[in-house]
Amino acid sequence: MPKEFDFDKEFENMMTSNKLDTVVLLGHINPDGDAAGSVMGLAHYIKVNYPQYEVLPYLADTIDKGPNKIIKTDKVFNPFEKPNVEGKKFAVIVCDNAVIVRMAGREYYEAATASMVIDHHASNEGYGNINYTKVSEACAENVFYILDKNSLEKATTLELHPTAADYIYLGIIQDTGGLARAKESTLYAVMTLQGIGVKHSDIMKTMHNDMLESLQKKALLLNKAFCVLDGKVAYVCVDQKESKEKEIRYEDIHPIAEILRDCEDIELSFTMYEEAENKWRCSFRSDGEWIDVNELLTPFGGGGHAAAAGLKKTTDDVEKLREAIFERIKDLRE
Ligand SMILES: [Mn+2]
Repeated sequence: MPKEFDFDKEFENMMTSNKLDTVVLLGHINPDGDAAGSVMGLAHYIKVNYPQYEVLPYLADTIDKGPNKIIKTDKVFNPFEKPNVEGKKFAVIVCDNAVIVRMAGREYYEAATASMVIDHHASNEGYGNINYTKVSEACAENVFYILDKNSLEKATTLELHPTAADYIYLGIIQDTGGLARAKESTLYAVMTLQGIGVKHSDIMKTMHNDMLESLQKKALLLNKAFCVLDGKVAYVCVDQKESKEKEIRYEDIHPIAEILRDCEDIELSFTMYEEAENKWRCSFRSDGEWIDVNELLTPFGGGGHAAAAGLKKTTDDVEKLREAIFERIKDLRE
């Protein structure tokens, strides 16, 4: 089957026709495992197969903890150092980034002689000299399918772990929720990557980042959950006094709404956190259908998506705010 997009052909053509010898690889701000896996996978692939070029991957250091476990052990690149391209002409390859404003290292993109974009977001703006966007579960899956399989295998045999294949696998694992959302094409990709040396269990370690202390904090917060409206709505509320006493930060309460929402018996969940006196930061989760939480929060001045939305409110009567939210839930359910 001919490739939809032949990376090697496009890449070689971009470099030679512009007489370039340097390529910078970029992802999105607050990079996740898919952005990191796509950028680093391609960087290693180019490094091995095109030794005539200088390869400079760059990732923002606000990277998620899981993927960073792999990057920390990289023997070739340190992507958190800003590439030095002073006085050089270079190309950029941007991965997993839908819109220019969300790019980390945008100044490189602006200064580049030529650019290539590899993405999987339906919302991709179509920027760049070459733009290959195919909607899929993970950008790294697209990266897998556009590469030459023999060259990818070569890249994995000539390097120590983590290799190009490890990184592509990382991106796929992270963006599919550990293969929970895997399609047939995803499984074919992971099977092939395992065949050329990726150890599934090693990459899966990037999915589990809880420390005992953070689990205990989650337990403490879950113990505070109240169920209302026939047990279908659950919430956790933490005021300033309690957050100081028990050292509960916003990052601690942030995952709680999602955990509650995913409970079989709960349809809608939310958390309320007093981040400064009378300043409440609330986050709401549902399946997007039982209740559209964006619609739910509109009259209160909040919003977001159908299944995930937020509200920031200044009030000295949080109970009253909560009662008003319950009333609105009842109205919308009728
Ligand atoms: Mn992605």
